[in-house]
Amino acid sequence: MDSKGGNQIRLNDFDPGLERFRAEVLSGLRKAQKELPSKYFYDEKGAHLFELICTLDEYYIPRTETSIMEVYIEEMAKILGWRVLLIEYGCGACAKTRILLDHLNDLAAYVPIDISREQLLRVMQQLTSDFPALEILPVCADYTSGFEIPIPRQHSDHVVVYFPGSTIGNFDPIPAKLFLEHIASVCGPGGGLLIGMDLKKDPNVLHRAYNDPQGITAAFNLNLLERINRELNCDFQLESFKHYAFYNSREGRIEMHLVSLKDQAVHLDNMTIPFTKGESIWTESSYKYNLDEFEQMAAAAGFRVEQVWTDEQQWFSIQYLVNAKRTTS
Ligand code: AVI
Repeated sequence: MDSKGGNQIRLNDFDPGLERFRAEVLSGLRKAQKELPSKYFYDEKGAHLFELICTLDEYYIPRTETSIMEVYIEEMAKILGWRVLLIEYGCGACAKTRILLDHLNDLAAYVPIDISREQLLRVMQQLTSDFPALEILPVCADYTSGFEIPIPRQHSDHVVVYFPGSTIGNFDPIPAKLFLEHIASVCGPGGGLLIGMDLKKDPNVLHRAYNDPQGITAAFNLNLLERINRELNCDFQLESFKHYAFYNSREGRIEMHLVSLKDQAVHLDNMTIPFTKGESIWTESSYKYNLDEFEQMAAAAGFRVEQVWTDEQQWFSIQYLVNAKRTTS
């Protein structure tokens, strides 16, 4: 681990690095259905485009989640308890976190984890000046792989993992369950998970959310190819690929793809990757659950659903899950 500082911020750095990025891109593009991991959307430009997506009328998730938090924050703070060590997976711009930080009682420390180093440093600079008394221990990491959680100065009563935004929906169901299992082990006895989870709804609403007329989601999707060109010295022609997103109702997920507009070849290292016209690269899945489905998955991962908060339309839920296995053993 090395530490890169911006002013008073000490970053715990577990950046997966270029070689891992290259290996995952190569392996994804070798598959029959070509795919790329969605976690690589978030370079500096991608993180910025995602912030723009979060301001779109069509993309209902952030405003719905925030409105649920605003209504129920006192209740949430009470249920989360005192002297919490708060660990956030994929903190991004930390918009909703501020609501939590403002309301949690006697917080022991805050550990934000994100893969986007530039954004993490920028956001932490602001946060440390807004919450000067709070120990903030940022970690730059791909939170789906190995990293260590820094040890705070103050003793904490229990750990709460915060995983907002329905990012759990970006995992396929089996990895999602495994990831929840991992979080349960991070929480430990008496710990819990405060998670945002998008609900199944009218497919037209979903379709609009991932096909905004301004083309921001399309730019976000295509930026992945731009990043691969820049960082891995590849030669994708961006104008020859088109954003395509649809709701796959059988699987209960939005699929985002980049469709090749012509027969073409792309070169990466010594590899030539052929594309036929109409062939796609699958870049992201965004699963939507109903409450029962999610409860079952959480139970299989060792969590008991303690509390569910939703909006009036039941479009989104925030849930507090407690580590069931560990509290009974
Ligand atoms: C981060 N994640 C929850 C977003 C989603 O809705 O699946 C990413 C996103 N992709 C397109 N728009 C937003």
